[in-house]
Amino acid sequence: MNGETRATAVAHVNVALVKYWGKRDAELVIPWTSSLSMTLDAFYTTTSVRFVAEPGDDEVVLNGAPVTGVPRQRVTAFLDLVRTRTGRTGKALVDSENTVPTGAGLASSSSGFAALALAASSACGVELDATALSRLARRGSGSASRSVFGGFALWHAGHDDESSYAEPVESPGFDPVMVVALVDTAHKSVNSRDAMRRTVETSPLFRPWADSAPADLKEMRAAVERADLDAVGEITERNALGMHATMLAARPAVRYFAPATVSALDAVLALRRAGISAYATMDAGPNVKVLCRRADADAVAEAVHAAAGCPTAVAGAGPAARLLVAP
Ligand code: 2P0
Repeated sequence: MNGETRATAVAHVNVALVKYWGKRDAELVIPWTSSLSMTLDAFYTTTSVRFVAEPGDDEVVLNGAPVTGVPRQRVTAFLDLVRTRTGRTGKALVDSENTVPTGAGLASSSSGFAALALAASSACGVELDATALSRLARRGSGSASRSVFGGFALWHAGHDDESSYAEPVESPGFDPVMVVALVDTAHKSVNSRDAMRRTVETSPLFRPWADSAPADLKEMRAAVERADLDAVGEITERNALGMHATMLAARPAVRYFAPATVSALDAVLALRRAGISAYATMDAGPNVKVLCRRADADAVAEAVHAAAGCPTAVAGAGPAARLLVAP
């Protein structure tokens, strides 16, 4: 297929409750451990991909500005993979909008590569099933494998390209929210890809954490399926803090905690002591996401805002990736 074709897709950000941290195979993005996430309704990426007949360098625009350097290389490498697999030729024009608070440092690679995988494969005339789409999105960014699905998703680590993909975890009636404390909107000090590699290569705590992940995952899956917020929250918090412990023990240390991060974590403890089910998680940055009941969202947001002095946003479980404009 060599004429002009285009497609537009939307995919939502996900936040892991049991984290992915560390790759066994960097080329194929095969992780050390399986992970389980919640897709969020409030934060998403909309991406249009247009292939044109002429050869040339791909053009990538994010939020109206050209993307350059390593981020652009990651997109073009991904498009090369799609072209190789589908036989499509010609350059691509990619236009992407992140609907997240500007510069919030939220997991935009998860939604970004899930939307790109769906838009690019569709623009090449290929209709992938959800498993194949998850496997393709994984090649762009590991966490993107989970953003193919709405609600809760389990990414099976697998051992090769075929066996490493996410699938939905059903949890009828489970309706928690995440209160996101936007602690810092600046660029992170170490990007997650480099931080992950350094942790695997140098942290003496990495293997013990990875060894504990299967038990966390098994308990988490059961807790999500029975809609047990307190069990989900307890596993979420211990798994995330354990992941950050592996980073703190890396050489040199990778530390994403800012003073306001610790204040937000203190507020979460105080909420629990006051009888409100609130549990914290953090990713590769200083922002704190607090899992709680929908009915407690305002109280949790207020407490976290008062303690950390930063803006907050509330998100519930979001939908699966979908096409907005098909070729
Ligand atoms: C996660 N994070 O499970 C973990 C927890 C951050 C902390 O996935 O290198 O952008 O593109 O596969 O998916 C962030 O890493 O990494 C991430 P790559 P990605 O959500």
